[in-house]
Amino acid sequence: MDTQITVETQTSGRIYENDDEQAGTLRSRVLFQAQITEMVVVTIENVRELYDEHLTYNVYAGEYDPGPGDDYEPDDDPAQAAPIGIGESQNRSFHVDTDVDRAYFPVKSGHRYTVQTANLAHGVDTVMTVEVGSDHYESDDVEAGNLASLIGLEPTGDGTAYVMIYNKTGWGGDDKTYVLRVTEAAATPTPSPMPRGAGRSLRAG
Ligand SMILES: [Ca+2]
Ligand SMILES: [Ca+2]
Ligand SMILES: [Ca+2]
Repeated sequence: MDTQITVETQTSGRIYENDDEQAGTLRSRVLFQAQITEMVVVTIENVRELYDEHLTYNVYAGEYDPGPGDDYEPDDDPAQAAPIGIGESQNRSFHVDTDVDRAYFPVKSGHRYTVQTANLAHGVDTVMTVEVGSDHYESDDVEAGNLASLIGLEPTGDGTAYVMIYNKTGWGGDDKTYVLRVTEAAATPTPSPMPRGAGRSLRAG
């Protein structure tokens, strides 16, 4: 017996599936959050395609507490945004379907910053926006096939950058993890004139 559970919401048309609850077990578990009041249809199959009256199992349906989420929750409201330091990596998650994550950091005029998501768990596809003053940046995928998000910015004035991230797949759970990182690019070196012949003398030395 190796169960697979499929839950299909009848009005919003969402489908949640699970084969094995975790590696090493054949049990199945689907956790989902209702967005509206509606019926769900639950289908349980034996993926081994064996059928016998002795192949029995138990099924349980109940409510669960999704828990508080990552260390930066609650941060869904703009006023609850958590500070992130330059060079800091924060381990975050989309613990519920509707989770929105927010962060902010101070910026200096003329400096270059990169904000990115990384180490996306299965079922995570980040979409990120950054607001600095009246400037708005948005990133879905770094490139084709890479679902992480990346925004580079060079503010024209000192201020605060406000970051917002959500999961495009709409899946929630403590295992829907990712890393949020802010880095400052090294300052562009000021070109200085080189004495004629310097390259040759270096090689000779
Ligand atoms: Ca979160
Ligand atoms: Ca959040
Ligand atoms: Ca993405």
